[in-house]
Amino acid sequence: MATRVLSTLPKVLLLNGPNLNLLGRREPGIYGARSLDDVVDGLYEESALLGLRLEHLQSNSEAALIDCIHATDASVVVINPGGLTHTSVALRDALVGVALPFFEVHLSNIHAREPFRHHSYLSDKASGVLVGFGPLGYSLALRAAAQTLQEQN
Ligand code: CA2
Repeated sequence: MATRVLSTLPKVLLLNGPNLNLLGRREPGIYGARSLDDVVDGLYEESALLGLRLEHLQSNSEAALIDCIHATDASVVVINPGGLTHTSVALRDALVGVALPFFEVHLSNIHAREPFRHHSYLSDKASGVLVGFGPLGYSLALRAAAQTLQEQN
């Protein structure tokens, strides 16, 4: 019975792009000391409290991220595209192509970093963009996703 209740909850797809598997292991001054597993474990708990079902993929492959977007039955996407933010027309096209609302998250404040990080191929299509909050940005995006779903119903 619990499975049945869970499976009727709206799904949020959380995507993390290239190199985010290194979180907590390198560059803690920029990206913080927590591992990606630790951050995502917390997000699963927060999702349950918000009445959401979370599905997560981290991939270093642009193709795998795009295939996952094409295949998803989620209602909202939360994505930290990593370095693909600044390069990938294909990732933008995939998100626009499935016509799902999405929230873009960056752990660091990309606008306070190198000029090549200031432009995102996704931001103008996003429902919201969270930069510089560290892992809190994912939590805020989940709350925004929950609100988006409430407004839809
Ligand atoms: O601030 C963010 O979340 C970024 O999306 C992270 C990307 C970077 O290319 C974007 O400009 C901003 C980099 C992800 C790599 O993450 C690492 C984590 C720890 C150690 C090394 C890389």
